[in-house]
Amino acid sequence: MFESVDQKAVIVQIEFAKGRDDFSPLNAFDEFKELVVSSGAEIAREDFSKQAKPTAGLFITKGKAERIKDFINETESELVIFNHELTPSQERNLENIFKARVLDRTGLILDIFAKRASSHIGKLQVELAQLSHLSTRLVRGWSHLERQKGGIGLRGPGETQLETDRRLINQRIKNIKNRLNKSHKQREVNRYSRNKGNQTLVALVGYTNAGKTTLFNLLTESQLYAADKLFATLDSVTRKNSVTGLDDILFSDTVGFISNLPTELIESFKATLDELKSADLLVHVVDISDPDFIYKTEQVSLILKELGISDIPCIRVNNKSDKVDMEINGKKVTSSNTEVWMSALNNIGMNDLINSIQLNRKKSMVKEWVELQPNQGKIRAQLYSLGRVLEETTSDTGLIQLQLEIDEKELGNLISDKDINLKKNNIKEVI
Ligand SMILES: Nc1nc2c(ncn2[C@@H]2O[C@H](COP(=O)(O)OP(=O)(O)OP(=O)(O)O)[C@@H](O)[C@H]2O)c(=O)[nH]1
Ligand SMILES: [Mg+2]
Repeated sequence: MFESVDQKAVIVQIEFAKGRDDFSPLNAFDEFKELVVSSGAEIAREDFSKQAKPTAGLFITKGKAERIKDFINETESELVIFNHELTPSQERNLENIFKARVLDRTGLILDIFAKRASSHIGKLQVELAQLSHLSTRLVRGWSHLERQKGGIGLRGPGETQLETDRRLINQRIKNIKNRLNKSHKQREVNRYSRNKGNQTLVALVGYTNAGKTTLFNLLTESQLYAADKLFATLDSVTRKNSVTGLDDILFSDTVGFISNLPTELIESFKATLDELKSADLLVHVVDISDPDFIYKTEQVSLILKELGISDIPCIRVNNKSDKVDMEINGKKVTSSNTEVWMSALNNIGMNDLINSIQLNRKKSMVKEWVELQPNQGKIRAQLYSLGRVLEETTSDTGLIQLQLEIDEKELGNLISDKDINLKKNNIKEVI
């Protein structure tokens, strides 16, 4: 594996005539700089300029390319990082002019992930994403940069594949996909046992650096790594809560999202993020002190949609409220069922969050009569031990009839997994 090296980099962002709504390019530039620093590169020169539209061959104008080339020579930089997506041919054309490596936004984010991945699955996922990204760029034209291998964007679990040919890379991609599928199946089994154990899964989601891990640590008395840097968390972790008043709840801490998350990453991380699909409730953590919180909140919602989980009930946590004025027009803001103001770092607002989680949980509880065969005594005992049974009778035909107070989802699982039937002509009560 390559060592992490600090490389000098010239960083480039263009503001095009048709700018992005609600996200001032200056803030995007700040986030970009944070990403660069997170990758371990040293910013030797910044180039933030305007341009009418991207050009096909180089993405930037020829004049700009010449200027950047001068910057590279002046600062002896080895790397040019763009806060944009470049096509493989644009990357190659620029590298030919610069005689330095060019990394686009996706390559940069992949590099940070490669650096942070620690679990076996996390490493496989990053390698898969890197390989998918690199395979399109490996056709030709790397010889001029031969001496620089091992730098930012090349290291990590995928780097040794750079010199192999496409056939080998595709084989490796297939191999990783198989291994990920296998571990995915294993996780499905675990999820199944969790369903049977009737535990509610609450997943913390949100933009990177919003405070998800800080909140997770508070809820589960854990000491996971939380830090003021982008993508501090890569691996999903699920643990039982340690807060009184929230019985049988599991919390999941997940990887943070970012705008324009590379598709390769979403694809590769789907297995981990699939965990989110079985969540009963999402807690969307927002850094309310961030000037761009509205844009970032929308980005998270878009990614949730892309992952097909936007219909899961969601509580919004306005975190880091210690850093903002909590008054609007002279009135103090207050928490509601679906929006909670809190400061995870200072343990303020936890009660509001607990109340809100409980209220959102109760929504799915129903009262329902079911019928068990006489030989299903074991399930009957289980339901009693879980405190689900309100009343019991026996039918004329000897079936055990139980009135349950139960989560709708759990009831669905019982019916599909245990061959239990609903009592006929029964009226379901939603409570
Ligand atoms: N002032 C303040 N800082 C907070 C609060 N919650 C978290 N932080 C800080 O915000 C930074 C990011 O926190 P994390 O918990 O690592 O954020 P995250 O959402 O898990 O970030 P990623 O894992 O990178 O996606 C850390 O420096 C925390 O100390 C809060 O309520 N108030
Ligand atoms: Mg985190």
